[in-house]
Amino acid sequence: VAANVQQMLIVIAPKPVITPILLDSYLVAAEALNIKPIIIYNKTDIGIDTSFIEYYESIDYTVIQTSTINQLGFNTLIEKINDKISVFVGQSGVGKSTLISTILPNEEIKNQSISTHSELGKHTTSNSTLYHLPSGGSIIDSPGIREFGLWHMDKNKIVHGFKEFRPLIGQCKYKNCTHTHEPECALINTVNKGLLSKERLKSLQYLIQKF
Ligand SMILES: Nc1nc2c(ncn2[C@@H]2O[C@H](COP(=O)(O)OP(=O)(O)OP(=O)(O)O)[C@@H](O)[C@H]2O)c(=O)[nH]1
Ligand SMILES: [Mg+2]
Ligand SMILES: [Zn+2]
Repeated sequence: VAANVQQMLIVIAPKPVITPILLDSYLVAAEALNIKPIIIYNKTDIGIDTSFIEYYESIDYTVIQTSTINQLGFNTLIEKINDKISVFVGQSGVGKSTLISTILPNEEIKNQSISTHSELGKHTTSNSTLYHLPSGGSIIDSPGIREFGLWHMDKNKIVHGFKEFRPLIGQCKYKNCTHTHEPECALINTVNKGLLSKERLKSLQYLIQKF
């Protein structure tokens, strides 16, 4: 699926609740693969946490608010996917397939609303499928996942994927700093000064310890 993909549309929603670590894993993967990430905040009709998205916007990620119920955000979304190859990713149930069927109403796309036997937490899309856009470009629907493996990625590459922390790399006291507990860690110091997000540092620490 990854071949030729230019954009990663990372779908989040108020329900199922956002897992920041999952979002940050996708962002790290996109940075490493040199694919442009775009965050789609779907289901805005059931509420939205603006403080959460404001931080991502402040570090120059594009966030598009959508709702497939009241058709919100589709002009902006279609503008972004036009003439590009984009893959929709994100947790199961955030609305990836529903977004695609709203963009392409003539395609038959399986989503949870038409799958009568689906229960909460069941995955609906089981294979990745590519759809061509009439205006040029294509979009790929992918199965939802709960956890994301940053396979084979070394720790430096993971830190590098947190782009707002990138300028601080090499400024820690210890060369082999793990950015978890060391004194005079440039990343921890910057977060303690309130200049960067504590949550994002938590994701970074979690991911470098895990992989
Ligand atoms: N309230 C609300 N519900 C939505 C919206 N978009 C999708 N849904 C609902 O969310 C549920 C899941 O939608 P899907 O499109 O199947 O989700 P998915 O991300 O493709 O899930 P997987 O294929 O399992 O990964 C369905 O019941 C949709 O009707 C929205 O904008 N607002
Ligand atoms: Mg789906
Ligand atoms: Zn450090």
